[in-house]
Amino acid sequence: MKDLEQLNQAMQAVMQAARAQVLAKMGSQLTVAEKTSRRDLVTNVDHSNEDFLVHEIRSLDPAAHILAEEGTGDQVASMQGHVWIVDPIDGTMNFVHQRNHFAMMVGLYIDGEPTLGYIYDVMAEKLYAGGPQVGVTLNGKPLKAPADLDLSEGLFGASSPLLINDRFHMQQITTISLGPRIMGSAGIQISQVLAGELVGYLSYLRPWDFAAGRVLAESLGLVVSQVDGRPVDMLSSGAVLIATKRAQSTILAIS
Ligand code: 2AM
Ligand code: CA
Repeated sequence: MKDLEQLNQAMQAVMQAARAQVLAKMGSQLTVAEKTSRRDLVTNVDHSNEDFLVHEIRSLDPAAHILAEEGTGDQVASMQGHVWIVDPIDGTMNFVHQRNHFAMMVGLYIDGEPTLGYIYDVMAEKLYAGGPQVGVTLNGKPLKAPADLDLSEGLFGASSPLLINDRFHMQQITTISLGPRIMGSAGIQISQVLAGELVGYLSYLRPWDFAAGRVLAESLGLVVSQVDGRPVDMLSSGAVLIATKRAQSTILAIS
């Protein structure tokens, strides 16, 4: 495998190539299918973009074990070695109905350690990239760590099911904050936490929804945990909180 700096540069080029292909395909009719429900969609572009990303990752890192949402990758049962976690289109509902507000995400963990992460807000053309060893950039420029604001000092990223059903004290959390914001894409909302536009984001997430975001968030001094404060497990789903340290501590005192 190339060294991490080279790999980071190469992966940013892969993400840019993936974006160009997705934009080109958006000009044609999409093929849309329901997965588990009418709110859980997959398109031909999710599949083709996942095929592309998995192929490119394998050529950059022959030792890769790849966990990819639509199943193109490997059966990954352990975080040992080089584990890449891929979400080709995050926010597929937005992709289909808004043609906006969706992301592509890739995370690399080496022996369980968060190593590289990529979140590409495709329509805003914002690529968040990097990791603890190479630093975090936005479109190639160093990204400053967000201010450590408390929950009451900022907007809070919610997910609709958690807010509507008041799971994990979401109504109390967002009432303490300056207000809830819901985008329908974990990648976009996590990138807003990275940018300091939200003091936190809490949602029920699967590994590919937060693998990239965890790498980037922790590199910027943000904290990522389960909603009860326990460490996250990259191979299972659960309620995941990505927040400033102060917002996390306020939320853990509520839950
Ligand atoms: P996706 O578009 O990649 O499936 C929508 O609220 C956000 O949650 C999106 O980031 C979406 O990712 C993700 N999502 C959708 N269904 C989910 C589920 N059943 N469990 C966890 N995350 C989900
Ligand atoms: Ca997806």
